[in-house]
Amino acid sequence: MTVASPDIRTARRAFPPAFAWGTATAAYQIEGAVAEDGRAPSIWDIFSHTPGKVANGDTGDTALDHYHRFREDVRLMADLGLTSYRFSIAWPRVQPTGRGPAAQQGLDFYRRLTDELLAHGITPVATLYHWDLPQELETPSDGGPAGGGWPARQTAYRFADYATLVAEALGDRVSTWTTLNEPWCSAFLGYGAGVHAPGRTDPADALRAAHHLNLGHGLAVGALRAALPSAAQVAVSLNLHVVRPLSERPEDLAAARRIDAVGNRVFTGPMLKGRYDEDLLEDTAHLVDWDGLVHDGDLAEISRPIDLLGLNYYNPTVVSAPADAGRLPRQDGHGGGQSSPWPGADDVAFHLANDDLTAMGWPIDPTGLSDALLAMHREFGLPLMVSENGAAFEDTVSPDGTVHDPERTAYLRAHLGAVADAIAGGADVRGYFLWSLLDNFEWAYGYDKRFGIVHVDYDTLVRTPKASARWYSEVIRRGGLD
Ligand code: IFM
Repeated sequence: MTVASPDIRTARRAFPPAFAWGTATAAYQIEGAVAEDGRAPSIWDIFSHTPGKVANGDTGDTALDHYHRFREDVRLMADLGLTSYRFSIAWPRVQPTGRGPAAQQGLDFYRRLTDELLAHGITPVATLYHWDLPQELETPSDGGPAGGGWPARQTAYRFADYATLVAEALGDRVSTWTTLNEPWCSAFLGYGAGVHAPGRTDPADALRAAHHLNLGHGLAVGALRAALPSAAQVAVSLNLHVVRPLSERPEDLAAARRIDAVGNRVFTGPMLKGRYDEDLLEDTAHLVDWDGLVHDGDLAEISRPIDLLGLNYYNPTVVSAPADAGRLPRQDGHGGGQSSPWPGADDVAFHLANDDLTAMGWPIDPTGLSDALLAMHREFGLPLMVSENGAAFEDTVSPDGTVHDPERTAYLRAHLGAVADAIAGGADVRGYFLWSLLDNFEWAYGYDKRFGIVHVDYDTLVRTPKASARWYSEVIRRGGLD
């Protein structure tokens, strides 16, 4: 979505009574227990154990040990008054090789987790895929061809089988489901820039991965519908880029159009409109044979209707034509890769929206969130949820053991205000899932970046709610901002 400038701003700060007040996490970032109860390695286990891929050599081996401490974590959520919790299911825990029958011990963990949530009055929202592809689907150990993963069409069919296994096991407890989390990252950071697992750097593979993630999403929607009660809600969580051109000059508008195509419409087009836009196909025609890639019937499969659209928002993306690259530091926020995550647009220049930055170096701009929600509402007409939003800051524990994180509270207040603005502007926003409940494994940044409203001491794994957690708890208690 290309957004020119903010429009609707109101003072209203009310949220609907049934609004879901949540937090979000992902399996590999918190669970640990990577070799327990039959779990097999995922691409992130292999990537994080590859020297030089993750800061400090950090891995998810232990992470927060949530696998063993989930009851304590659910109690924390209940103490904060959360009404909903979005978590992801580890594919290699419930179907270790990505094929064949389910591992019951793996499913049992999610049965225990969801039972515990429900017992505390917290509604579970399950994400099927938050980046932990079974390594067997990336490089089969039986000597089959390497170079599988999402660029291979069969992975989409494996994903649908896995969706069926999980839905059959948990469909009696979980009523809201998200298929994929941020498929842009899986495709373009994982197979284009190589800064995420599996670390491949081929722009054509990145585009193939995008199509097969789309296909996997559509097949999984079908699988979920077949296995779940009819009242179940099915969603997808997209990190849509709020693309803003640096100026109204035609070359900057063209740069914004290209990033919008390969950053957003490569997913929203097929998923929500049943097509890949012509300009995207033209921009990338030199990289991939789209006619061979997209089989007859794929677009109908991918565009199966969903009930709810999830937006993960952190910051806007300001772009210009390459000639302007010198005006501000280049910054696309996806750190460090030698290769571009933007096939067909890899000469576009990125700029900071402002210099009010989080610890990730991401500019703080809540108007991007309201703009995105309103644009999605107008364009797709679907109920929405903010399936992730939050910020990393350099938190320190005070001598008295408390963690004061006023920047995070200010960030959250401003972004919840933006959600309220979008609701006041007519967007049907059903919930907000703060990223994240706990400090956790921040992918290639390891444990250096703390996004949690609950501090984790990585030596002792002791959890301490930060001041922002108390603030969020009060917002929930009041049902909105003051
Ligand atoms: O930690 C990630 C999460 O896994 C996906 N969305 C962005 C978060 C912060 O980078």
